[in-house]
Parts: sequence; structure tokens; C-alpha cells
Amino acid sequence: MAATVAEALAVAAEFAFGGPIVSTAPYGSGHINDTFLTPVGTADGPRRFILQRVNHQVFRQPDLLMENVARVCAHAHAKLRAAGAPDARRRALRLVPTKGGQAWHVDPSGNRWRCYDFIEGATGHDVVRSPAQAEAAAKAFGAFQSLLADLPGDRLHETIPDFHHTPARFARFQAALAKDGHGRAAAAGPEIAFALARGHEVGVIVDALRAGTLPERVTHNDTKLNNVLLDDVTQEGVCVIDLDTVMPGSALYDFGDLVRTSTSPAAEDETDLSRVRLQLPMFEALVRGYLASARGFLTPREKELLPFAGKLITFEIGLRFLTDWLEGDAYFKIKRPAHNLDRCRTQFALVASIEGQFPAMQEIVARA
Ligand code: ADP
Ligand code: GN1
Ligand code: MG
Repeated sequence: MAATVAEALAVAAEFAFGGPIVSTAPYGSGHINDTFLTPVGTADGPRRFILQRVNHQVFRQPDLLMENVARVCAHAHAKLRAAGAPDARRRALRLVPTKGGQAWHVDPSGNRWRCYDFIEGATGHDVVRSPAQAEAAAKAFGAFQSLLADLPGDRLHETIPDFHHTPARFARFQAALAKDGHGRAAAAGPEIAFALARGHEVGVIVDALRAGTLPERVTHNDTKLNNVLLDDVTQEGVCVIDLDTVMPGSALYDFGDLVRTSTSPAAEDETDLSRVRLQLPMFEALVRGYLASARGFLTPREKELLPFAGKLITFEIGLRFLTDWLEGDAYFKIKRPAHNLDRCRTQFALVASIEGQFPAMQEIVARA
């Protein structure tokens, strides 16, 4: 059950905002957490905050997750300060402490809540509108990976084990299909066939990670377009958000999810599949933006696999939507009965479009 406004208001009172809370209201289009926009009157004038209840069905170890988030925020701000970056307050998330000085609050039912400064004058877009936006988003996520390359301390906690283990996602899909616990498989024949026909290539990235032919890095792991806020005036990348899945991974899944979410003119849940396609100018802009900030650390093999990564994660997320649909919509928030099946169809239509343009994508990367 989603958190109510009344619950959010009660929890907001626990945070050290430095003034009275004006109101709170549900905000954004994320599929996982419950997010509230919370304006507050402070001594310095009105300010806004993002209050979030962490989804602990999805994140089974929310305290470890919050440890990761706090470390990443602190490191980002330390580096921005050291570099004398202008506008540093907007460039990385900052956690607002509780009145007791904690980085997060635990409510009486055991839910974890946290609060961030609201990044003003910037927007997370659900659908890409221009190559300039695609370029800015990719540059920002590349810079984020670069920022985390020297994160001090222990390896980050794996907030969701095997998050981008595509073979494990495939196995889970096969198990859900075999069980068909909600009698839904019959309604998804073409999607199931599409998925089963692609089982042979799911291991390419994780196998290479295991073999050491691709490096493990600290990555974001949820780099969809609306998880980076772009400046409303300049369209530049301002701030990478949604840090819940920052953990060890492959840079390729990060680039791939940009391809999934920033090359098609259609929304993730578009039902008119004729609108779903990879637009090469957007892909070219992603490659340009990503290489602008990541060229210095990527290996030749990582660069070579950029087009494939786009295809693989689009397939993986399509598979996850299909699996969730077969399992009765237990994971992703939905707004209509077949929402997850619609999302799966959109992803698979994009996979097909990528497959049709693969040589042109490889050509773009080779030229860059
Ligand atoms: P979810 O995991 O559910 O996607 P997010 O952390 O991405 O949660 O937050 C949901 C939405 O809230 C984002 O897509 C973005 O629009 C908005 N948002 C989150 N944090 C901030 C912030 N600090 N400033 C402005 N908007 C934010
Ligand atoms: C979820 O949290 P959000 O909405 O940014 C999901 C991603 C999926 C994405 C699909 C923790 O991202 O893995 O790619 O939906 N996050 C988690 O839109 O599962
Ligand atoms: Mg999000």
C-alpha cells in the first residue's frame, strides 16, 4: 500500500527542515518508492524538499541501502567542494538529517523514510525530446561513474543481489512461466515466444564480468532518463538522482538503460507500438555525451559493446515487466490492469527496432 499524505505529513515533522512544513503531496513518476514534494517555510524563505518512503518489499535491507546512499552523497559533495564547482548545491543530492541527527527515519511500522533537498529549476523527463537532452543525460551519467571511481572505503552493499544478472532474470521468467500462478500466460503468447527466442544471448555481460574481460565498476544501475534532472533553461545535466541501486556493476548496463529510455519518441508504456523505435540521431547523441565524460576510463571492449548493451537491457527490463505480470504485479507500481504487459510489449518492440538497426549503431560507435 502506498504511503498516505497523512503518514507523510506525520513523518515530515521528524526532519530538521528549519521551519514549519507547509504541505506535502505525492510527486513524480517513479515505479518503486513513495515520493512526496514537501514545501517548508524556513528562516531563509520558502524551500522545497523531497520526502521518500523506501520500498522495503523491493529493498530488503533498507539500512544498508541508506548507508550506500549517504556515502555516495557525501563523496559527491566533497568532490564538488574540492573542485570549487559553482552551483554545488544543485549538482548532487543532499540528505536532510532528522531532528535526532540521523540520515533517515524509521516510522512505527518499520518503514524507512529519507529526505533530500529539492533540486530547483530542473526536470526528470519521462520521454526524450531532443538529441541535446540525450547527450546531456549520457554525459551526466558518465560523469557520475567517473565521480564514483575513487569512492573511498569498502565495496558498496549489493542493495539487490544480481540486479543486472540477465541470466538470473531469464531463469526467473522461465519459472514464472512454468508456474503461471495467475493464469496469464495464455494472453502473452507472442511476448513469451519473443523472450524464449533470445535466451542464448543473456549471459554476454555477466559472463565477461566473471571472466574478467569486462571490469566491475561502481555504477548507478537505474539510469533511465528521468533519473537525471536536466536544467530547465540550458538542458544541461544538473543532478543524478535515485541512488538506491548504486553498487558494483558494469558500466554497460548504465549506458544500455539510456538507450532504452532516451532513443524512442514513445513512453515506456506506450500502447501504439508503431510509435516505438530507436532513433539513430538520439543514439548518436548518447554515444557522444557518454564518451565525453567516460572515454578516459572505458576499455575497448566496453566501447565495442555499447550497442549490444542497449539491446540487452531493453530485453532485460521487458523480461522483468513480463515476469511481474505473470507473477501478479507484485513489484512495479501499476496504474491499469495490463500495465506491466503493455510495458513489456513496448520494450520488446524497441528490442526489435534495435535489432533492425544494429549495424548502423555499431558504425556510429566505431566512428566516435
Ligand atoms: P523511484 O525509485 O520511485 O523512481 P526517485 O528517487 O527516482 O524514486 O524519485 C521519483 C521522482 O521524484 C523522480 O523521477 C523525480 O521526478 C523526483 N525527484 C526525486 N528526487 C528529487 C530531488 N532531489 N529534486 C527534485 N526532484 C526529485
Ligand atoms: C524502476 O525506480 P525507478 O522507477 O527509477 C526499477 C528499474 C527499472 C525501471 C523501469 C529498483 O526504476 O530497475 O529499470 O523501474 N528500479 C528498481 O522503468 O527495480
Ligand atoms: Mg526513479
